[in-house]
Amino acid sequence: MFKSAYLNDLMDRVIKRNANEPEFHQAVREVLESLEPVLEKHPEYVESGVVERLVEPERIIKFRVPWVNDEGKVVINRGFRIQFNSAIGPYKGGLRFHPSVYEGIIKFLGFEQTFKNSLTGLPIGGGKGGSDFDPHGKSDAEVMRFCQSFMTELYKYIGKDEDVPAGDIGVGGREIGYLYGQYKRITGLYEGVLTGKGLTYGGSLARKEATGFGLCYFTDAMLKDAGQSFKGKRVVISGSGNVAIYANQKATELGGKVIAMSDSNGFVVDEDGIDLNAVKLIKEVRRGRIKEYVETHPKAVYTEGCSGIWNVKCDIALPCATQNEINEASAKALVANGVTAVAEGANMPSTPEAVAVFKAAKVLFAPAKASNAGGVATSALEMTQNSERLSWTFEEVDAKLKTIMENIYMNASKTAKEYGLDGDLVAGANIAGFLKVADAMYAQGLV
Ligand code: NDP
Ligand code: 2IT
Repeated sequence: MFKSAYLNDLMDRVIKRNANEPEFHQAVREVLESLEPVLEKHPEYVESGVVERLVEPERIIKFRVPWVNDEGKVVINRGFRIQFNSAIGPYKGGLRFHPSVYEGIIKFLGFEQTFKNSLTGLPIGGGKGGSDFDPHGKSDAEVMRFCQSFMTELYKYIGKDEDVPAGDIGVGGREIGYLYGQYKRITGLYEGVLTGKGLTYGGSLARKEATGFGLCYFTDAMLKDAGQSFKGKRVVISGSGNVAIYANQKATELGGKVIAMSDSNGFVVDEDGIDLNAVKLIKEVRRGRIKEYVETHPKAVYTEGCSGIWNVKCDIALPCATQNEINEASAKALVANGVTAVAEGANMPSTPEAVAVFKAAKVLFAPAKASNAGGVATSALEMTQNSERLSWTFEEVDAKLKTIMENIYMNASKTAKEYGLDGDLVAGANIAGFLKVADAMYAQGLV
């Protein structure tokens, strides 16, 4: 329940209009809660329909993706691209290939992306896409045929100044390569229409590392502000994909000891510190399972089931797998074990109940929109390099990423203070992200 009748009514309409899409309702409710004090100060955003327009995507594209598997059987998947908001730049956001993908997941991700992209300070609007295709266990040839079919439809709606997709769960360098090849073949254009590209064909150095590194730069800034640091801290990271791997690398460089990682089957604990090269070999090279880690590290322990990772005693938790992976019980277990900071690498990994537990226990809490914005920020830097037809060094991109993450922390923290909500980075990030988009929408009139 909101104090404002307007927000109660708007939330009811969002639920009716987007029936059976609980993740989208969850994401919208959290933002509207943060905006309540802002709208009291700025009635013009209500009167001009800015808030109502923000919760309605500009465009939803939904399409059939037919392809043939290695047995010669026809398979039909469903593809999506939701172009959520273009007030401050071309639509920008990843593609997710995972069997759980449906319209509600892409909508929640596109909605959050709009605020996240605003926080980066760079000119990018919000969008997201994907498919219920599952790349696990598929051959390279199958993944290629799927990607080619997906792009044969998607190319009509994207372009370097229009909509620029990238990776997300299940979409990494291999998939981006196949998608880019097909876009170029159909359109004849060699342009920065995708980010996360390979380094030989327009990709940016440090993009692969950017989300995980950025998460740790943000966390480090938050810890420093509280007189703490990564040094000597026990760190637990869920997932073992792109974000988790490079979060591990940077957390370790900053002096932390990562003792646990997971995948959707289970988690591994290594009290000596997770050997990241072994994880990279299993996940990036062999596309294997995290349980294979114990084959080469007999002192490590593997446990089936992924939520058990939150019972592992740690100082810093970095959820980097998927939405709603930390529920109330997991949050209570973390707090009981003395966690001092939780920073979200995944999108919306903590349920609202979990966030309330962290807040009540005064745990430093970094919300995804702010703390995982380093990936998309570096994608925007890739777009800049593509436009000027130059490539920057790793150090140059990494230094820019670090500055961007520190600025996002300062902006979220300062905005929270301005609204009398000192330390509430959820509210700070939502409000700061909103204000730039709302201002641009207001200035551009009713479109
Ligand atoms: P990857 O596909 O590289 O890795 C995902 C990891 O999370 C894998 O270990 C996977 O395990 C695990 N996982 C995925 N779905 C589930 C699930 N339903 N339950 C349990 N574990 C699961 O994806 P990314 O690392 O790119 O993305 C991870 C998160 O970070 C997502 O929330 C994404 O939206 C977010 N993110 C990604 C960015 C990027 O630049 N890539 C930028 C900002 C946010 P398994 O292999 O078993 O499926
Ligand atoms: O959630 C995200 O910010 C991403 N998956 C990255 C998007 C991008 O365009 O780099």
